[in-house]
Amino acid sequence: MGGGMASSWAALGPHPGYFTDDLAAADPEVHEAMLGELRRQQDQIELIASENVVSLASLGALGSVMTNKTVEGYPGRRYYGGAEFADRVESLAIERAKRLFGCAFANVQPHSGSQANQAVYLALLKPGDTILAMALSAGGHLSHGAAPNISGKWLRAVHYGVRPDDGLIDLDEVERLARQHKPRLIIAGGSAYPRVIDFARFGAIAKAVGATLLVDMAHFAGLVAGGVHPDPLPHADVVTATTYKNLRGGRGGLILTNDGELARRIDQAIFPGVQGSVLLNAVAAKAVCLGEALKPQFKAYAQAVLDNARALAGALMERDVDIVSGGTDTPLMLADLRARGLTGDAASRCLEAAGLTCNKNAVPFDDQPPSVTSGVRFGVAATTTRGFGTTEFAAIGAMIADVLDAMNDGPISGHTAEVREKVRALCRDFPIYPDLE
Ligand code: DSN
Repeated sequence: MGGGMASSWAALGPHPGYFTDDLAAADPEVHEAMLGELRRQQDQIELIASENVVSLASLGALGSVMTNKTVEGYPGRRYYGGAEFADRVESLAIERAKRLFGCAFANVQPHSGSQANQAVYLALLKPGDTILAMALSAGGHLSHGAAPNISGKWLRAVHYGVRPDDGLIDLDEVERLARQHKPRLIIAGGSAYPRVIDFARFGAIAKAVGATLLVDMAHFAGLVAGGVHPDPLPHADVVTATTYKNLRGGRGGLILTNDGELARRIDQAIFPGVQGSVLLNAVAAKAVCLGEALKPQFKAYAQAVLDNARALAGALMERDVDIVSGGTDTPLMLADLRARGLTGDAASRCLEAAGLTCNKNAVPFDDQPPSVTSGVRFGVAATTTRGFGTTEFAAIGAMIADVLDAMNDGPISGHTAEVREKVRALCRDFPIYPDLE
């Protein structure tokens, strides 16, 4: 363009409101849905184990100008210019992850726990290689070789389960399967296993058969960070985690290791292997939540999560709700509803109607399909964040049992409506995001 003539686009002037209107003004339809979600979160007791309530600081990072920036590669080794602050924020996240978990290397780019696991597979395995992991039906995870997942399609997955009598991992079975199938990778960890895993024994089994050990600590990373759960890093070659469960951050994954050569391969597997450009706003939020987890208060939070999980499991068992393995060592627990003749699908719907949000979940040896299930999974991390303690969780256990007891009266009985009012009252006592209204 020359001669001082503005292009027709420039002559139009700034897009009205583009840099000044907030969401409410710019897009009332999306804003209304978001407001509805805010009110739902304020008004329901959140018991989904893979959720939490992030700090306003994390929300600020997630909704920041970092979302505008494209970078590929790693700090100091980018394929795009203008990366000074991207490098700074990713380096902060890496340094904080290493400090928090006491490890030598951290990759903070995985968009999710599944992609963290995929990167470990790409770094270590070839298509058709054998892995040994906990079955999804026993409390494992889709990305650990389940048939419909890419991990189950591209790898030969052998699965171990839990014992029928106590719901615990049978380590002798793990060892037998490892010796029989000689997997290249063994995975410990899952999404519905509530107990401490014997990482030392897993490490010994992996060593004995020449396998690499991956611990997926997505569901207890916050407890490890807070020092109230055994640390898998001394026993595992590589550890994956998510940031959005009990680590109390925005969505995303982490990969941790003390092995330099493995770290190099994992970095390459994340980029350019399974991901492209970095979600820098998510990485900034990871830096924020890892910074929060390094503060002394986080230890108190982790202890409260564990205490609350045990209080909830205890209250449920007192009311004759079967809890798989008879309790929990983690933020989650699994209720087996078979003795009550209820399905997980029906129970989770009734509980949601009462303001108690949870998810249907298969229990070990379940004969219902995954869309129905015989169980519900409860997690305490989100509601602990809003300040609930053991007294409130004992009350929540009683409310859950009241709803389950009342289910024979119909899907939304009068009793369920009574529970809904109690839930509202409790939520009012422990407000979240008062300034976001
Ligand atoms: N892995 C899923 C869960 O446990 O709910 C999502 O994080």
